[in-house]
Amino acid sequence: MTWSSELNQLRNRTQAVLDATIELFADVYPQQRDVPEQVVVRKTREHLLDPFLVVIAGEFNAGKSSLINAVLGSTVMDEGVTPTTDAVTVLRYAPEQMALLQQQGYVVRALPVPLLQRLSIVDTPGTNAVMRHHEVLTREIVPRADVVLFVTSADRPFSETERAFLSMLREWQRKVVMVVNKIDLLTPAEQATVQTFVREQSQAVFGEEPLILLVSARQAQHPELYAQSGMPAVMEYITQRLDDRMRLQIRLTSPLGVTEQALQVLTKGIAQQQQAMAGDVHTVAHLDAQIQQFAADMRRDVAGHRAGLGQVISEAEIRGVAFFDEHIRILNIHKLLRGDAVQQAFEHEVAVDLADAIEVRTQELVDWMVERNLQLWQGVGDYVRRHAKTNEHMLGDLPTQFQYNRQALIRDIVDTANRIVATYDRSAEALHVANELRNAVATTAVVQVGAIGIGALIATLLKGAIFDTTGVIAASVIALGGLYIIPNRRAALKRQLRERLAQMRAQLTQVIDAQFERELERMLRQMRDATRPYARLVASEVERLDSAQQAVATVTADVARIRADVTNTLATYPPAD
Ligand SMILES: Nc1nc2c(ncn2[C@@H]2O[C@H](COP(=O)(O)OP(=O)(O)OP(=O)(O)O)[C@@H](O)[C@H]2O)c(=O)[nH]1
Ligand SMILES: [Mg+2]
Repeated sequence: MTWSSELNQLRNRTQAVLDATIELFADVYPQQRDVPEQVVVRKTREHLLDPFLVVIAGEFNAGKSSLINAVLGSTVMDEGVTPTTDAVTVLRYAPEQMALLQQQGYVVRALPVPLLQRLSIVDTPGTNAVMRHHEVLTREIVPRADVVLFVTSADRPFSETERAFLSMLREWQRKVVMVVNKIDLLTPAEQATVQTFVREQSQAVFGEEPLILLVSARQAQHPELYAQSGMPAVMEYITQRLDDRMRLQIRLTSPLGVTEQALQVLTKGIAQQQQAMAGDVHTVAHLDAQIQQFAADMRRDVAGHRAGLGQVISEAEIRGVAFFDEHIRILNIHKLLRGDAVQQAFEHEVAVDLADAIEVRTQELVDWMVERNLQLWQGVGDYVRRHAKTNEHMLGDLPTQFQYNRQALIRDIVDTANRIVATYDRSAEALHVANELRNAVATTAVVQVGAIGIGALIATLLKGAIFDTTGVIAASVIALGGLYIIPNRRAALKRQLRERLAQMRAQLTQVIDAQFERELERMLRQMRDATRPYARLVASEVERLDSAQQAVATVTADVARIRADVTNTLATYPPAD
């Protein structure tokens, strides 16, 4: 690959990471246009192919304009004791002097000075003097500055506002040279003190010691004082140190520095939003857990109710056996011969009790379900209300559309819970559940039933089976005159009762389990329907932040690769072709 196509490729790749970063701002700050850092990246991209830019910055009256005049060897810029320069002024090369652009706060001038063919120089208003320029400076100039000559005045070096501006330059990874001007005001001993001070201070800001140049821009404009003015070192830096290779290196890496800073801002933004989301993520997880726990508790506790029903049937079995022992006897033969008297006794002593007990137990089961469902809604309503408030203060970092939707959806959950709790009619609910259960029993038994209770229904089924048997027995007794047969028949009757009750217990258990599961599912569905929209919103927000996080990582890795390739490419400088 030729040298120039290699450079082109590096620039294209740089452009691609800048583009990706600009888009990422839209992902991380969906409703926010012109996030300041995004503007910086956009400007960097716009000026990717601009000539090399040396920016002279510093507080008002530091001598920035004087320094530029000294560098260019003529009075190009106005100098003065009051705030003088009021526009960012770009000085470019052209064979003839002309004004290229004259806007409020932003001027481009062309000068026939050979030095400007290699680099453009930018004069700026004092950073402290006028805050309104600050934004123009940071937005327009910082992204384009390849080198910043930061001018500080020897009589008040390194003020607090200077430190803030330098920190900002450092964040954007701008290359900074410290210029201490007006050293003619100091004795050599004082100059040494100031130099040490500036070195220490800038080390604190930059983490490493930048190049520090001591000059007198005033002396430099007098030929006889030029040599002692410190100006030769400034010129040496601008013309020798900033040679073609160095300028190329800075030019290729400074957009990468901008991208890295922007990616850090994005990373921080994502982290802040994730943190702001944490409360919602927790609420959703807790709601889900609450519903799961409810289902698990219900499935566990229904076993007790099932056992209670079993118990009732066991008791009926004991009573039934005792009944047969008592009534199916030789001594009772005359009574047995009147079959319906025994029937009535059985009905009274065994069947009715069983029916009542089953009625009570199923009603308990139904009431329990209904009560627990109400408790779940109360719990969920309270929880969401409480946590919505706690999460509220974190919302600031999140997109407003999300905040808006979130509030609406949470309100929906709370409203639904409130409405259900307020209008919850336990007996109507219980009636509904009991009816469902009764119908389910009736369906298995293949009987048509009117509006009778479940216990009565079961008693009817039970009665039919038992009494048929009793009838048959009575008939047998008569037919065979059967003194020998009675104990036999009694045993058979007991066996049949046991079988019948076991069968009934199995059927009842099956039906109740199935019906319980259906009712539980209905309750869970209602609850999930109420919370799902909020859960979905939170999930999609989490997803947005996760994928932005991944994209930031990808672009960051790209930037690192481009950086490495810039180093590799520059290792072959100067090019053979
Ligand atoms: N003693 C001394 N005075 C200087 C020197 N350089 C500049 N000055 C004076 O300091 C004052 C400010 O100089 P400018 O060059 O206008 O300073 P500036 O940083 O451009 O100021 P603004 O444009 O207002 O931000 C002028 O009166 C200069 O004559 C220097 O090296 N020594
Ligand atoms: Mg000035």
